[in-house]
Amino acid sequence: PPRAVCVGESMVVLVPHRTGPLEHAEEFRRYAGGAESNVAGALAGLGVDTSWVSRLGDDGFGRYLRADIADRGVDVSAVEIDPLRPTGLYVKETGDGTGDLPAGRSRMHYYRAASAASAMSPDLVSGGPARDLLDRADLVHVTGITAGISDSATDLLWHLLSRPRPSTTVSFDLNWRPGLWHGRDPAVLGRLCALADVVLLGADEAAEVLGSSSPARLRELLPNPDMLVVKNDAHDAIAVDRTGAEVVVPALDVEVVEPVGAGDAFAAGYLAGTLRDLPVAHRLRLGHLCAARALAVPGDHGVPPSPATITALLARTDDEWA
Ligand code: KDG
Repeated sequence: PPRAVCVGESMVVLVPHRTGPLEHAEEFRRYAGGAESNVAGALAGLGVDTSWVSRLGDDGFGRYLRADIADRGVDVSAVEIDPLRPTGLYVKETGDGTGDLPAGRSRMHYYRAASAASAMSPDLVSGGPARDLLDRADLVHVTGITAGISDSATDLLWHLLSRPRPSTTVSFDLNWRPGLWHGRDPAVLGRLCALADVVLLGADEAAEVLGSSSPARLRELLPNPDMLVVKNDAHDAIAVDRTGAEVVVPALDVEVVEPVGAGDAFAAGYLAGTLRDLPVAHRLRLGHLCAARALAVPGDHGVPPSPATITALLARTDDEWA
């Protein structure tokens, strides 16, 4: 099978049992979050030999995350443990209409400044098992979140995106998280995207960070990547290759339980399809199919689709698809 390495911070997620302002939240359920390990878990579920490379604290939350991610079939052997800094955490608040959040809308509260992963730097991959994994990888996946967490983590992205890679595809999901960028200039995100082979981005976040949501204009701004994949408000996914040719596939119509993690699942489906050299429209379909699974559950990741489901959905005609 193809090999992938996903690099980035994971966190424990605490979700209150009931919606409403956090000051009234007394009980929480714990989940595992983190965009890159979400992608890693979904890739592993799709049969890709996947490693997650990161840093965790030497604490119970770190041990929980490591075990949870490993349980999803991801290799965690190159994860570094920081003896001093803690594992990051975030709390998800969902509005019930009584506070400042509209009913059903969610907001993340991060407790990750000075976390173990915020100390990621090029050292994480400059030797040892992580370096071996990178050298053998068909795909390396990173996201803009890593640039938001610290300067040393941004250096790690520069390193991963600029190291020679004769046979490795590097994918970059923009993953704009405004809450991480107070006082830091997000212009670096455009420069990082420009170095990737595959760039995944939402139209809204592209408008905020890169100044346009139009796939054609984004192509002009980012001429280098082999493929840009833009997800728009109408839930279409649009792949634009270097010639500017666009392939558009609408999302499946699903009942949304909770949207966090759907973008990561989409990325995993698209990238697994890329690794398997599927036609572009089928890569996008696989992305939508994986996203539908994540949309249907309250945590970040749904059960990956079975090979039989995938085969059946890819075989549909365009009319039958959505
Ligand atoms: O894509 C889902 C992630 O946003 C979530 O798990 C938390 O990684 C996260 C982040 O930094 O926002």
